[in-house]
Amino acid sequence: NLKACLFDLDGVIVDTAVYHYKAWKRLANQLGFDFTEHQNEQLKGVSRMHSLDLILGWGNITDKSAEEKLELATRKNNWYTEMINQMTPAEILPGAREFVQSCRDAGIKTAIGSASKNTPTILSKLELLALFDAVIDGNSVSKPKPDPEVFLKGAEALHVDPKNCVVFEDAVAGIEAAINGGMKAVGIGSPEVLTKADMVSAGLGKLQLQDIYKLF
Ligand code: B16
Ligand code: MG
Repeated sequence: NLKACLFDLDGVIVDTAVYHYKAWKRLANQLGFDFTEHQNEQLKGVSRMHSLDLILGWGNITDKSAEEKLELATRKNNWYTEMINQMTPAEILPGAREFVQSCRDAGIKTAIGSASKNTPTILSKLELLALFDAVIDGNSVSKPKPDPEVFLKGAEALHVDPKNCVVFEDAVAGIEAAINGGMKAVGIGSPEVLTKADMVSAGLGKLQLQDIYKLF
């Protein structure tokens, strides 16, 4: 039965994809090419360095050394952090705070499982740190989703068996990570995209905790 809810951050609690897009686009433009918002979809849930590799591929740039790549990723991250430092709680996605609070009120543990190394900054700007019993992010995992590491570490931190956990995710790789970890998966987005999820909703604000109990 349901004992813990694990939440992805970007795309579930807050929409930082637009800031990632702006910062990556600025970098691409400096390198002499551009990419579309549609291509940006492929970067959701993907780590910083892997995102850079995908983008360089779109620009047919193949001559960057590891050291140069690190500099490019740092340049992007500096622009990105300038933007997220301006975020306020008004940017929390509709109903997200209320849904997480309803879990806590029901005695269900809550955690964040995100690929982002900027998770602590974002949670602090959104004033959400107190809402989660554990935060597992890009600073504490080595294997990217669809590897279940981020969610398994979350379950471990909460002392809950993975089979009693539900993951809320907007990325296909994140849904797969949940399933690979033996957890239930709730897709946040479109059922056409998140086909492997146990159920799909447009947003946390559209969900009732009762719907989640029914998955068990
Ligand atoms: P950072 P999530 C992911 O967060 C984003 O969706 C993805 O676009 C980003 O590249 C990744 O975090 C790494 O972010 O550069 O801040 O470490 O969806 O797993 O919460
Ligand atoms: Mg996400």
